[in-house]
Amino acid sequence: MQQANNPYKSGFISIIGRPNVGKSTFLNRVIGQKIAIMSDKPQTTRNKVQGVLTQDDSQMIFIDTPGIHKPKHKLGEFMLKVSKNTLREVDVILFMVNAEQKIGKGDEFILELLAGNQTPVFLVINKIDQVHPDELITIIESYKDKYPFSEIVPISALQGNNVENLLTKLEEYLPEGPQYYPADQVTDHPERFIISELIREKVLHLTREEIPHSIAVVIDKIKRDEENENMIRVQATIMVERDSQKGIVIGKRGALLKEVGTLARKDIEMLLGSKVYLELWVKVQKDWRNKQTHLRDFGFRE
Ligand code: GDP
Ligand code: MG
Ligand code: K
Repeated sequence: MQQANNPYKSGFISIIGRPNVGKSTFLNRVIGQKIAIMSDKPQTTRNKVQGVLTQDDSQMIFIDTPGIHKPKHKLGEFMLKVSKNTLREVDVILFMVNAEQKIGKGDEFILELLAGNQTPVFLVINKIDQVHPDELITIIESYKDKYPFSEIVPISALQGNNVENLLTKLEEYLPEGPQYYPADQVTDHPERFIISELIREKVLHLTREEIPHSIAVVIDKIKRDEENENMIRVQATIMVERDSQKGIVIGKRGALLKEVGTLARKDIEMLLGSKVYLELWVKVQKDWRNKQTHLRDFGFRE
C-alpha cells in the first residue's frame, strides 16, 4: 500500500508482442472496459489504442502498439517508425509473449527493435493458465538471456492471475508526474495519433529545413459525416511557434497547405478505409513545447 503522502506517479506504457499473445485482453482486463478490439484474427488492432488506468496514487496510460511486424507496404513502414519512436518515449515497455509458444521469428524481430533502447522492458508471459509450471520455466529460460529485462512476470490476462502484481511492479517504474487525463477518460480515438503523425510528416517533407521538427499537429475532431456515412471528417490544427512559420506552412495563396492536405488525406483514407474530408488549420502558439500537458496531447514527443 502506498502512503497518502507519496508523490503522484504517472506514465506511458507500451504493450508490444506478436499478434494474438493477448495484448488487447490484458488491456481490457486492466481498464475493465472493452476498449481494444479482441479477436482471433491477427492484427485486428491495427493502430494505437490508449487505455487509461487512474488510481489514487498513479495514472497509467497504456498503448496497444500496432502489431509490430516486418512492414509489407509504405504505410506499414510508417507505422513501424511511429512504433519505434513510441518505444523510445514511453516509460515502460511490456513485451508480451504467449506461454504456449516457443520463441519465434516475430519475437526475435521485436527483440531486435528493442536492442539499445533505454526504456525498461518487462517480459510478460501470458496465458499461464494453458501451461504446466515446468513449461513456464522452459519459456523463461529461453528468453531471459536474450535481453536485459527489468522484470519477468507470468500472467493470465484472461483469468486475471498475477495481473495485480504486474500493476504494482509497473507503478514502481513510473516517474513522478501529474494526472494527464481526467479520471473518467479511459480511451482516446485509436487512430488519432497516427493521423497527426501523417499530417506532420507531410508538412515536414514539403517545407524541408524551413520548418523545425518542433511543430505539432492536434486532431480537433474525427467524426463520421452526418449526411454521407461513407465519409469521415477530420479537423486538425498544425501548431507552429512563430508567425513566420505560419506563413511558410500556408504557402503562397494557401498552395502548400493544400498540398499537405491532399497528400495526408490519401494516407488517412488508406488508414481508415474510408473517404475522408480533411480540414486543416494553422495556429501560432508560443512555447507550446514547455507545456507538459499539451505535449502529451500532441503525442508526447520531445
Ligand atoms: P492480441 O492480438 O495480442 O491483442 O491478442 P488478443 O487479446 O486479441 O487475444 C488473442 C486470443 O488469445 C483471444 O482468443 C483471447 O481470448 C486469448 N487469450 C488472451 N489472453 C489469454 C490468457 O491469459 N489465457 C488464455 N487461455 N487465452 C488468452
Ligand atoms: Mg490486439
Ligand atoms: K487481436
